Amino acid sequence: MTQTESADVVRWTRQDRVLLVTIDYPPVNALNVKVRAGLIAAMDAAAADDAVKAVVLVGQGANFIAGADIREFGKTPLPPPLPEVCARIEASTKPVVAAIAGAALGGGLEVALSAHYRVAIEGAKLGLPEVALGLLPGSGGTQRLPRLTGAEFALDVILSGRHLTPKAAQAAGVIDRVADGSDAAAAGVAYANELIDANAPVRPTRDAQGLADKAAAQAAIDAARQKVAKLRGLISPSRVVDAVQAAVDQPFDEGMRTERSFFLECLDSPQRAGLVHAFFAERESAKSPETREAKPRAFEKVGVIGGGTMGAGISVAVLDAGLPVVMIERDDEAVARGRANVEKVYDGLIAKGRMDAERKAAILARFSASTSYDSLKDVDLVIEAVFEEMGVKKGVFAELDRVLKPGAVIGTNTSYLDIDEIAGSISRPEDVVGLHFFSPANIMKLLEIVVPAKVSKDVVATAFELAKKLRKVPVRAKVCDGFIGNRILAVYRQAADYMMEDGASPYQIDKALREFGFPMGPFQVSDLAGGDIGWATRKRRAATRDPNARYVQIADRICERGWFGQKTQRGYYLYPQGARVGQPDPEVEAIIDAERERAGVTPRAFSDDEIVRRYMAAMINEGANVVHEGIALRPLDVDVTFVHGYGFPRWRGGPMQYADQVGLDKVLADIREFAKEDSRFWKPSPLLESLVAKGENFASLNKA
Ligand code: 3H9
Repeated sequence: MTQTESADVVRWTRQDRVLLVTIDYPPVNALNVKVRAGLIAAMDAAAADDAVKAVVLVGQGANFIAGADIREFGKTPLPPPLPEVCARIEASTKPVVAAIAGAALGGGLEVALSAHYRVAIEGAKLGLPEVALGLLPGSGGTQRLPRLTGAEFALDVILSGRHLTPKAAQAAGVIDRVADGSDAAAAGVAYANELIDANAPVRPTRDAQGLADKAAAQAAIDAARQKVAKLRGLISPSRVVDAVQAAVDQPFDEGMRTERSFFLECLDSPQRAGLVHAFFAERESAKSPETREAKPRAFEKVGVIGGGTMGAGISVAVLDAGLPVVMIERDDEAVARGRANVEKVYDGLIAKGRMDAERKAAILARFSASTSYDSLKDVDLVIEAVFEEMGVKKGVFAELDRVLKPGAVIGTNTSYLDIDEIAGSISRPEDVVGLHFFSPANIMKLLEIVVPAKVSKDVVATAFELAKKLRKVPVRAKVCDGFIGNRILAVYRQAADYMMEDGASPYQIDKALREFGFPMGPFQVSDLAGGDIGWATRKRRAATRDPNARYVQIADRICERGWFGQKTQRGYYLYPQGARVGQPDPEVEAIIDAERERAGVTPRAFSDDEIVRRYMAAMINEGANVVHEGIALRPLDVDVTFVHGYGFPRWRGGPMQYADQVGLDKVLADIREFAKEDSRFWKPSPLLESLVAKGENFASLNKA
């Protein structure tokens, strides 16, 4: 007999001796206030019903519980707090079983850890990913998990935020068993009945003895502390270590209070705000007006034109997604080079022990390369990645127009060229979309999806579907010189060059920006990418450059000497014997001095703070222009572009989120101040001015 009571989002049903409690809060059963209250009510119901001998907690749909409701962060917390819910579950006098399918993450795993027994079915993902949001587990994760598994394993799981498979979780003692089948509720109820039959006791995790060996726990904590000391800028990892230290040093209830105070400290931090912004921004950027209105075209076979660095990287990305690739190159030699470029990636993985030869062979069985465009007759989607020159691209497009079947999608990986012009050169402009990958294309997450004027909606939707298949982070952009990322880059890179000519050394600028959180400064990036690339672009554009605009020639002087960066062992830095980390070069400093003199500049000192302010003001201002002109849909698209394509520190959320945190009025005041020296370069964006006038911020446009 089944007796049902229902609450809004947590309902319970008695199945004979077992109370089955179902959390039903789509899309992912996050622990919203209603869920928390519902869980307490369910535990009360279990306690009140003498017929109930055990309780099973299960999630409706694909997931157990994805964690705290991230949308509640930063708002006034409503009772009951999650630690109270967990304490209530753990204090139950009737055994509680967590039956896990899908995600049991963050607070979701903490709920499971406060149950007395845990069972998971295949496909479950268990983890404490709070550090990725600038937090630490705030509901006993740092206290209960080490008590179950020991400190070393718990620290690894919490600091990495990685997901455990059911098998790995069972081996470490996080769960008790892995059940067959796909019905977590049935597995939970069966387990509960076994426990009742065996008269199994309640088994609070707080009493588990995983920390009994204090010396081992302390050694793990000390090792973790050394590791987190190297994580520049981030607060929460060191708080994780502090909280696990408390698990060793303090009784359980006191440890819970310590964890809570660290959690609240992190919750209040701008890092948490930045990381949560990034979490939602990358989910929003994956949607576009076209994906809402049109269905993607089906694609099973992909063509890639060009086997250079980009073409090979794109081929690997597509192969890694499980799709077959046909690569086209000019001649047999180029075909062989293209194939070798692809193989090199997999050989690198084999050398690192991350792949075996058999797997490589299986992947390459899906790869073919040819000099004949006719080999593309049956592909559904083509990505062109040939030399960045309009004439060359148009030649390729003419061939594609000739051979491709009707409805095949044609992506161009141009970084700067006018895609409308490329699309307009063939008979089917509606099939052409920009797919701007970042190098190395098999690793970098960003994919700018550039939407030309005549493209049809389902082609854009197909591009977003491709991004999903390739596990890229897509951002929609419109056509302009440089799209979102490179257009903004050109401007802040110029701001860096101006500072260099005005008196800051490239080494100071790089250092100031590393301290801000970039993995590398702009001059290090230039040395890594190769100075010759930018030099070629500058030469190409020399004829059309505004003769009155300030032009810093230092980079040209360096390139004229053949110093292109790491690949030539010197650029802005020296790289003796192929070193990866450069050393400052006195000869470069002498070139800079000479250029300052030539330009009539009296060098002055810059503080690191001023360097960051100018660099960021240039980035934010051009970001605002890009949104104002509709090149990016919203400020969050600029943020996602910079976090995933340009090394912007994720914990700052992105340049536009950072601007909101600084205050748009302050950013605008800086720009107006800088404009006093160079009003041609420092022109406040109309969008920035209007937001400041209205007292609004960029976030207000993300909601629109
Ligand atoms: C925490 O738990 C703190 C505690 O220790 C302490 C508390 C005191 N909240 O990713 P998807 C939304 S911190 C609210 O596209 P998938 C998401 O925005 C939390 N919303 O699906 C999206 O909405 P929309 C620790 C959430 O199947 C929709 O759900 N937990 C949450 O590819 C679908 O998401 C985490 O960090 C949430 N917690 O992946 C886990 N999670 O449709 C974060 C998701 O409007 N979540 N949404 O765009 C994930 O890793 C993935 O979402 C998951 C599903 C693997 C669950």
